[in-house]
Amino acid sequence: YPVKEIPTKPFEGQKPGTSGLRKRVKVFQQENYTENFVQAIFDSIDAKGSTIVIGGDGRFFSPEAVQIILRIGSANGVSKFIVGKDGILSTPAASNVIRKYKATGGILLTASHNPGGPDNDFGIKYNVSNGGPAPENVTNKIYDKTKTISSYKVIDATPVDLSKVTETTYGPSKVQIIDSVADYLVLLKEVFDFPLIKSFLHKNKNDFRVLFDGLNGVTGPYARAILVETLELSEESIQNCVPLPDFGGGHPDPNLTYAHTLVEAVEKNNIQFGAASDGDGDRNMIYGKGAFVTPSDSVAIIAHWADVIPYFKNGGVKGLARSMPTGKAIDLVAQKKGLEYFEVPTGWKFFGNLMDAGRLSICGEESFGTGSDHIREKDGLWAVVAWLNILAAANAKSSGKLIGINDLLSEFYSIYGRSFFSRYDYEEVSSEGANALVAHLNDALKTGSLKDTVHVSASTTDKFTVSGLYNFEYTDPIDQSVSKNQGQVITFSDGSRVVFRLSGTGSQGATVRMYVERYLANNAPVNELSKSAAEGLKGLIEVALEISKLKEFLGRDKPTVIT
Ligand code: VG1
Ligand code: CO
Repeated sequence: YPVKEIPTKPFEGQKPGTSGLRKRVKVFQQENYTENFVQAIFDSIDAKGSTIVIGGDGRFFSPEAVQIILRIGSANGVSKFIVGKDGILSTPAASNVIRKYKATGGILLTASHNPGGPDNDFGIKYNVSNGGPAPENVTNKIYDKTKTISSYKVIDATPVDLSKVTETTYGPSKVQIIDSVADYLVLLKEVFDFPLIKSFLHKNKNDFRVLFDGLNGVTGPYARAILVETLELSEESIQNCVPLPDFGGGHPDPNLTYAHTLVEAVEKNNIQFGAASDGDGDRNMIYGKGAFVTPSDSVAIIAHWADVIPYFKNGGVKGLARSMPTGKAIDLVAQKKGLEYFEVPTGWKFFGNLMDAGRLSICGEESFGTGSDHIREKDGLWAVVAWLNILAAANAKSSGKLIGINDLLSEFYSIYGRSFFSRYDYEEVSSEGANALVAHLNDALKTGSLKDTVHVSASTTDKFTVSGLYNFEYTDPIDQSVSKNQGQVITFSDGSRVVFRLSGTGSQGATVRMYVERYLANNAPVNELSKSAAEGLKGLIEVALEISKLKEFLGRDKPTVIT
């Protein structure tokens, strides 16, 4: 098999963001654009003799991208490819496959929750041998290679038929096409108490119904295998569970705005337990009739109840963690249980080192990401089954009335108090505006001009005194690597805080995120503790907008999305 060397020129901006390289499909379709990035990946790893997993959410342009990876990977000496059938492996399933088969790494074709189709987004992400997203030293290396690339290598063999589970070859490389779901199902069965969940759901068939919405992303077949085939729930327990290359024209992001098909069905049919996942299957939302769990609370509640999950009961809980902007409820659980806990920058890649070192078991992000050290990615269906396992266990302990989502929330608040949390996203704003906002806050940081200033909300008359302002910086406790400028934090004397950050996953323009959090202790009046996040945070949000002059800088009166 002759290796051909194809001349090329560097493209600008092939810098992997929070989670890989994400751009419009049209950008990836430019001649040599995808090839350059793929060659840069193989230049940055030990490609000779390697085993590479290929998967993704099956979005538009995935089949073409798989063949490009085979052509270039094979020419760069990959000895074996493990590919999900039809190129499909959810992000958590891919992480598992990399670990289970001891692969060198994996290439995931996904732009997560970003819309797909010819006019929308595509993405390529490299994961390392622990199954997690490549750390910054690797992504920086890839980026450096893209800046100087002058040629890439290919082998022209017959394209591989991805539609059958089989073993074949591409040029000199072995290719194994695997079932996309099987290994993942085996894993979850090891983690959770499926018999307990099954008996609970069947005993309460009529008053505890389940609905999972795949939003036409990759999780459909996984949800079917878990809910319909394993737990033997009816077909009605899943919807939008056929993966489509354009996600049916939707925005496959599990939040109250974009997962409206789930929200509507749950409300209309009085579903006690609803859930949704994103395009690539790593995010989750838990939402029942009249009950919404914020992701920051979700991970904390899972940590609080960890003992009822066999994986943690047997292996123990080593430590807890959250990303910096995520609400601090999980810190309180760690304190109460006497566990070590960590605050890392945004992005799952920062949890991996802690897990590999045996210091972290359960972690999450405010962006609907929850997971554990069973793999090295966040895991949407894991979180869904974790909640079912916890509810089944809580009900097994209770003698009387059926315990639902809201009961677990109020019990949790009565023990730990409540951290109200919300995120405002200003999508695709001008880079000048976003930079001016950052500069304004940096200036206040340098001069200390905001320190001790008092701000009163006009509508709620709540008073907030600024106690500090800093730029979040992280030193990895395991390898001592330093990540700077990970978000600007304003703290207040009552423990509230506001965080400003620029998104690292957008495919166009700049996106500003504002995160607000306010804590109420468990002795606060029950009617205060049970308020909606919007009510609980009203005053703080007004003050945050005023201090930052955000509307002025961004020229936006309202955020694009509130979660
Ligand atoms: C966003 C989220 C972050 C998450 C990342 C990848 O990043 O805020 O918490 O880890 O997406 O998730 P950013 O840089 O845009 O804020 V996924 O499901 O898109 O892989
Ligand atoms: Co995702």
